[in-house]
Amino acid sequence: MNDRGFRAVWGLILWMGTLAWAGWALEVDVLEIELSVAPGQLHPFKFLVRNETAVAELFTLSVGDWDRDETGNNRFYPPGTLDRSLAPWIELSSASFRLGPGEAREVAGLLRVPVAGVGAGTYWGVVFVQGEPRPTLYQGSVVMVTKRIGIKLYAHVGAPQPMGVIRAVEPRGLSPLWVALRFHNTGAYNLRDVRAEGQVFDATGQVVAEMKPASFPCLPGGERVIALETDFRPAVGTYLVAVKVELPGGAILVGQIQLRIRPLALVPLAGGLLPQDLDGDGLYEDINGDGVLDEADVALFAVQFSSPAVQANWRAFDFTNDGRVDAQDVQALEQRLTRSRLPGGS
Ligand SMILES: [Ca+2]
Ligand SMILES: [Ca+2]
Repeated sequence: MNDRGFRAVWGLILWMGTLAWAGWALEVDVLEIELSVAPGQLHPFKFLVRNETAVAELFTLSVGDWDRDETGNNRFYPPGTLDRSLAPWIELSSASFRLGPGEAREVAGLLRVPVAGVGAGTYWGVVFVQGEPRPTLYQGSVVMVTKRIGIKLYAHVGAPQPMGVIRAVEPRGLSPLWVALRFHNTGAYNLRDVRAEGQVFDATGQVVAEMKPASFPCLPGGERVIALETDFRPAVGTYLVAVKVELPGGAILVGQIQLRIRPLALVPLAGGLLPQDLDGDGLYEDINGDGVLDEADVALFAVQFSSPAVQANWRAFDFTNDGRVDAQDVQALEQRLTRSRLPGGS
């Protein structure tokens, strides 16, 4: 069994409401359910499961906890792991059921909110619908694949009071400029839709770049790192990066940092010639300065990337645009060389 393939397919199908491949589909009619609840009350919810495959299949229901890492990827835990888990409150009408081809079934659930110990805020969990493991051809190997969909459940106690702080605004890559915004939901309520935007001003006060990432959700206590991207390649000088975050309900947070781009102080890394930027993009791919990008540049960079001469001028050699020079930049330079040799490459 190809374990890598298994995980890849598992990751692919998770959270998808509909699988597009013929004969494959497990469908649900909702992926998120939100309820306003009160301590000591029962709150019904329901969703529809449909078997769009050509064969009967046994589907099993289970509950769990989940949150997101700072980049927004879902993480799953056993029920009751997280402080604000509502998984222990969930009662489902059945634990498993069989659906023939094309058949659908409504699953009824009940949220039994405890009387005590439930303060204001959002509680959350997930209900999984899982099929049977089936042998499936994936990238040339037969792997066992289990269809699974998660329906996220949120229960809000009391009126939402969105809260949050900007933990940091950090410049990362400079070719082109992107900035990492670190946001923390300091409140007890889920923030479904946090909007961030940013502007870069030059020393004269002119706006030279604007940043408008997609809005993002953030669970209570959660932290998110959002990339604010531009197509701006800053020249030597001083800039102001200003970031505005709008919480649901309209509260505004602001953060700003000064960005100083100092002149490069390049020195020859071999043979008395300065590294060169052959295409004017701010990155000095001609490491040995002989006027071409070839294997000799990659080889020299592989032994020089951690040297003080390179590190002091990191922005000239940050081919991955992540704000530092390391072994990954050697790989990126090698890929740049490969691309330059493709038809139409540059
Ligand atoms: Ca270049
Ligand atoms: Ca890098």
